Formats: sequence, structure tokens, C-alpha cells
Amino acid sequence: MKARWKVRPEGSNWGDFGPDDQLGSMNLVGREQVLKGLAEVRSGQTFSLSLPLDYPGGTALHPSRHPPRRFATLRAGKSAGAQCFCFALARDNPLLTDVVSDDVVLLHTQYSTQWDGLAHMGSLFDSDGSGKPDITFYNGYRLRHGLKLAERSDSAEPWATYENPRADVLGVENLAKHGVQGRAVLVDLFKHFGRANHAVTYDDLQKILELDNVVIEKGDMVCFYTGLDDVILGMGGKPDPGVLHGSCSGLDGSDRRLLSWITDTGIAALISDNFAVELMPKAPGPQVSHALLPLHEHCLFKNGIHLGELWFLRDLAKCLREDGRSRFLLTAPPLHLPGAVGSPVTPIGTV
Ligand code: UVW
Repeated sequence: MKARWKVRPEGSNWGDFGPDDQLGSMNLVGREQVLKGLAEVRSGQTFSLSLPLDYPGGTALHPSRHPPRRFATLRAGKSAGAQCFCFALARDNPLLTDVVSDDVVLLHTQYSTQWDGLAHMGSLFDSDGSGKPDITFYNGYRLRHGLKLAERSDSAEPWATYENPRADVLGVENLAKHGVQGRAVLVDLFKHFGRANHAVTYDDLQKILELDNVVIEKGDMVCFYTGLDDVILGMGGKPDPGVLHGSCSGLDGSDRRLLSWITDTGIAALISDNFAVELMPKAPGPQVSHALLPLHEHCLFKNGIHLGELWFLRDLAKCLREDGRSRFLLTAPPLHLPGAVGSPVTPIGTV
């Protein structure tokens, strides 16, 4: 097989898992990582690492994503209305006693606890050296089918106007088919920075790993606990975007040493309870073309590292802190939803 690119981005691993690879660094999570994860299980206690998928707040969590809308349906998908949640399975036979409830949901796949898939973020990149940058994703895939640069729409809930393009090469089904289970390591940023809106640098992180005796090895999935999950839940369903987007820490995506450390260490996935794992930059970037979210670019586009966002890590972090440990078994498959660019997830951490 031939690579689909002539020029690969600086600092990328394109081709290292094969020219047609669609899994990225999740290739590092195989049997060996499952066994290593299982070896960390001592009490068997499990933690559900998901926020509610329908946490209220309109666009307070994200400017273009809404909480899901769920409807009860009758046979043939017709609306069951607000009152009726059940229908008789065989209405024409009064001897049959079964009653059934079905529903349908309209869901922004990345509204709440989520995986960013590899088709979630790409770059305008000249991978064939033609001088013309094109919409390009991990491993040089150019997802032409159904994808075009669109004006961002901020109109409220425009469901009815949506069409149905597919990220038909790098959709989350690749991750679902592979399964996501292995050893994970939690780095407790909240313990060190509290709710300060601090951009964590390479130097910060190395200090914390040393102080807390945290060891991260190739193939580990790494969770950064910032305390933002608790801030969100503490707002009692009325999230204040000003407070939310100015609270708690996140990785400093502009720190090149931090980005290199992620890939040099062989981290399989990066996860956080904050919005984007990295903090949104506050100052304008350099006067050359660049990514607004450099950690997203480095992970999703250049190295196929999936990002988990808005996970609920509080209780697991507390348990690990009290036990003086950082490793656990993580099980977190996305929905097997072909073509989706991201997915809600209900991860389970077992200690
Ligand atoms: C963006 O808004 C780019 O998405 P996310 O932070 O959910 O990856």
C-alpha cells in the first residue's frame, strides 16, 4: 500500500501504523494493555465516568452544541405525543398483553461526555506538495465525501435543515470495533492548581508527576482531572458560561515540549473533565497561519490520538488520591455509529 501523502506534517506519525491506518495511537491499546489494566484492579470498585448527556444549559457548555432532545415514538416512528409512552405490541389481538415503549433522540454527539474521533478535527494542509492546501485529516485522509468548508451556523437548533454526510474513513466506528479497554493513569491537576484557570506547561507537569509519583508508559490512556466536572454539576443545571470557561486548568497546547512529550511517551489517548483537554488560548497567536487549538492539531490531525472531553472524574480522582495511586482499568468504547466524527461515551473506571 502506498501513502496517500507526499509531505507529512512536522511532528506527525502518519504512516507509522500503516498507510491505511484509521485507528491512530489506539493501536497501542491491545491485549497487553488490557492485562496491565486488569493488574491494577484491587477492590473491583467501579466508577461511572460520564456526566448526564442531557445536562441543561443550552449553549453554555459549547456555543454550537445543544442538549439532546428525546421523543417517545409509536410504531413506524410516529410521535407518541407528550402523554403516551407505551403502545400495545399487537393491538389487533386483545389476548396479547405486551406493552412497549420506544424513543428517538436528536443528539449532538459531542455535547457532554465524549470522544473526539479522528474526523473531528483536521487541517488545511498541502499533503501532496501541490501548493494548494486541502481539508486533510489524520494519516493524510482527505474526506471529500460530503465535507466542505461551511460557514458556521449559529442559528438555534436547525435540525430540520441538516443533511447526512459521513466521515466515511475515520468515523468513530473504527474505535468502536477495536474496543477501548486498557490501563489508564490519572494526573490530579486539581490537587495542585485547585480551580485556577491555569495553562499547564511541560515543566508543571513533570513536577506534578514527580511529586505524585505518577508513571506513564507507552500505551497508557491518560486522564487529567481539573475539577471542572464539579464546577459544572455545582451550577445546578444553570451553567454560567463566564464562570465555566474561566475555571480550572487545562494543558498548554502552545507548549511544544508538552506536545513532544505526549508523542514521545507513546500516550494512547488524552482525557479530561474540562472542555478541550487544552485551555483555549487567550492571547492572539503568531502572525502566521496556525491552529487555534494546537493540542487538537497535534493529537487528532498529526498523531491520531483520540481526545476524551467533559468526563466525570471527580469521584475516581478522590478514591485514587485517598489510596495514593494513579492507575486503573478503563473501559470506554464509543457508540458504533458509522461515519460519526465523535461519540458520547459512558466510560467505566475500575480500581
Ligand atoms: C471544538 O470545539 C473544537 O471541539 P472540542 O473541544 O469538543 O473538541
